[in-house]
Amino acid sequence: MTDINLVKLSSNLKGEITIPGDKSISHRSIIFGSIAEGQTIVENFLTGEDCLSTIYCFKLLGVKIDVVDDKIHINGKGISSLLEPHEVLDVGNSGTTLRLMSGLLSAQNFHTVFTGDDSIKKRPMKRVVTPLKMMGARILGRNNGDNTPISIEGTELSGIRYEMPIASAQVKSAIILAGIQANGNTEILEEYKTRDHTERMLKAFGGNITITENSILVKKSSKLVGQSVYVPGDISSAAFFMVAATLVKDSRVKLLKVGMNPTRTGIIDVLENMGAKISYENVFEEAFEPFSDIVVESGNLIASELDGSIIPRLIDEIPIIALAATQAIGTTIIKGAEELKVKETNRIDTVVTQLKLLGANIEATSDGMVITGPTQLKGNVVDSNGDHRIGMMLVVASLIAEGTTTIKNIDAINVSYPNFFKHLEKLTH
Ligand code: SPQ
Repeated sequence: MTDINLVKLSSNLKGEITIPGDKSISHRSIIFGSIAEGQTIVENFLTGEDCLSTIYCFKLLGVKIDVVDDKIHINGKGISSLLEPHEVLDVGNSGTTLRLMSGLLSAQNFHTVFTGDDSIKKRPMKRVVTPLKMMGARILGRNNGDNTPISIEGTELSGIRYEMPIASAQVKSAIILAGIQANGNTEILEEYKTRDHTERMLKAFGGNITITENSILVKKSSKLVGQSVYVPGDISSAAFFMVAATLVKDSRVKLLKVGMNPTRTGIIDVLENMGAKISYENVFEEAFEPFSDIVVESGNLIASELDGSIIPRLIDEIPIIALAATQAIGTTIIKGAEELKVKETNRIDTVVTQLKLLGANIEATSDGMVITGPTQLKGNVVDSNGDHRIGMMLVVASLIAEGTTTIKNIDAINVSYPNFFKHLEKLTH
């Protein structure tokens, strides 16, 4: 694990960068490409460690996946063509790979075992295992099926009607991927809408899915057809530069081709509400996901309150929103975000601990945090704790903190944004 020393930025952030492909959509492009018939070609695929884990797992299931001229070519042979893997599937740090593939493989005619890194071994699986077992799945795992290593004996499944007890796109997607192989209807009801990339992609690949305001109905989809997929830039990655440009004086950055799916744009709503200067150019709706260029200029922020349906729309951006709140006038309150406790780290604890080390006025609550600003941050030794989003949030903090900030375990950022430092360098020249 590598450490890095960073000093306060003496210049501003200027210029434009193309934001790397969306992590959630990249995973799903490999999943659907692998179970569809015919070739799927994926452009702007995110080559971060998590998405490479998904490719690795599907290769072990017998799918031919190649990189040709920066594009991913998947030779799908249909949903019944996956093969029993001879090895344990190691998902690394990727919760999305683990949860979505568990749903898919519960209905396949073979046995699979999943494992992952130390963080994955702590992440809860019961949320996925419970509805899959209601469908007839046979799953065993550590701690009564709640933790990896987890073992799935594929079997015939039946559809269920499931009211989501938590807001989770991974749970929803696991049920959908089981549901398209199950007998009868599978209906999922969500109180708060979570990211809908699985639904959009299933539809585009020809799956049997009907969506109403808060319910999703899927039926057996024995034939999906390979597609060309353009993956928009990841708004969760763009978020770090949106906040950096807002906080570093005299900045103006253009972030190209950022995904604007409304289930993901909570970060923009909150930053605009706090007073950030954001504008849009070139709005596209390519195939099935919208995207746009985003221009962000520096500006002063005021505090905000976050709760309810906006939380799933920005759940992965809360670490960087917390940093923005340390520079906003007033007290920002984040509630209803207990899901942060079961991410790559307990993100309530890691955000609060690390920002406190930099001098922030921030306290943890049972379901979020309270941050009062503005505070001049001061460099110190901090730690990503192996969490990519905490690592990048701390880099942005170092741009405005007095003196030197040392960040331990910085290589965690390779999980979702391997070019992060290259892009930062491009904007600081
Ligand atoms: O894949 P992983 O490790 O779970 O990644 C994270 C992240 O910060 O990149 C969460 F830690 O994103 C999840 C996100 O929080 C990706 C995701 C998806 O692609 O479906 C959905 C969200 O998780 P959840 O648990 O709310 O369904």
